Amino acid sequence: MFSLFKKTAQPADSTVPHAPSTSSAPKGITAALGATFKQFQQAVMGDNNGDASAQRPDVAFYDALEEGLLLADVGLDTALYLVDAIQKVKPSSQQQALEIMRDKCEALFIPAEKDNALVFSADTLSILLLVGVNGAGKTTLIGKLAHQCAQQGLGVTIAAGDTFRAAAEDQLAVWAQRANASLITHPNGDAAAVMHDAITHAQEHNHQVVLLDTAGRLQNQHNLMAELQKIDGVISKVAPANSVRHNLLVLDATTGQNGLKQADIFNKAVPITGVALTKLDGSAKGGIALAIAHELNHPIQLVGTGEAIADLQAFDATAYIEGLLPTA
Ligand SMILES: Nc1nc2c(ncn2[C@@H]2O[C@H](COP(=O)(O)OP(=O)(O)OP(=O)(O)O)[C@@H](O)[C@H]2O)c(=O)[nH]1
Ligand SMILES: [Mg+2]
Repeated sequence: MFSLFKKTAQPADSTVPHAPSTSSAPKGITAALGATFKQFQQAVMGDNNGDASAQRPDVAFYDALEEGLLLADVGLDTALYLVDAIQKVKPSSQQQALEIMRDKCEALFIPAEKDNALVFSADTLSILLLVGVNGAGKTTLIGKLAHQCAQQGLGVTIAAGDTFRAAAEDQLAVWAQRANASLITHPNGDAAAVMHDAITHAQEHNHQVVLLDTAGRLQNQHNLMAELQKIDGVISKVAPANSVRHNLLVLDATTGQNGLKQADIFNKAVPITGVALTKLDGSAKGGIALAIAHELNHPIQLVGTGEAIADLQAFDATAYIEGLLPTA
């Protein structure tokens, strides 16, 4: 079972304890990455992986490794970094080369894993702003998150900050009802005003979590990027001093390397504190998480592995690597 709460933390009295967060079985990262692994294995090992694994890695092996990493959408920079790092160790067998690669991949995640899991406290207001391009999965993520928080006994307020699409509000209303969360709306109104009212509402009702949805926007839509800055400013003004803020960039794993470029642009509008990687299930390209770990300064905090309410979990680098490069 999964929890969005830090796995290694010892919960203090005031902190919501770990608990199974869902009743239906969520799809794990390992399962979600099955397609990526098959593709990777085929590219690296071909059809004779058993026999080849004892052989000394040669140029053809390293070429295949690079190709496999690129097919998995690890991206050129990170693929070259990994192949180079393995070659430096001079492995004596292909099997050993893959083991070294697993270690190198794990090392990319270590700083992100250490202290960056989302932790919600029962006596502090957590304010999460979700930003990203159209269709990345922001609204769905809010629904899933609201559900998991409610299951942990936390009061949740949702801000329908996508005031451009009437359907966005309807979509959130369904999620909010399922999670028993408050939904703050201003149809056709000002997104920043919705955020303001949602945070005020959460304080008045002693809620612990505010989830702020935003309209999807492309990085070249300057007016919409400026709106994010305004939203960020309003949140800073209204957020209570002891609240904890998270600005999550929601990235669709199926859009691959493009996501890395999005991060830079969004980070200029609002300081991104973490990444939520969605649609890891629908992609044969799950390697993007390695590129994020290698090339971005933002930790991956959440992953979406399906469309169902239970398909959201804290990012677990070990499970991710096991999905991408199984040990057995
Ligand atoms: N397979 C899969 N589908 C997902 C996941 N997360 C979201 N989706 C689907 O992706 C589509 C878009 O999701 P939304 O949550 O509406 O995306 P959004 O970022 O709010 O989109 P805009 O509001 O248009 O910017 C929907 O069909 C979701 O069901 C996931 O983790 N896996
Ligand atoms: Mg949306």
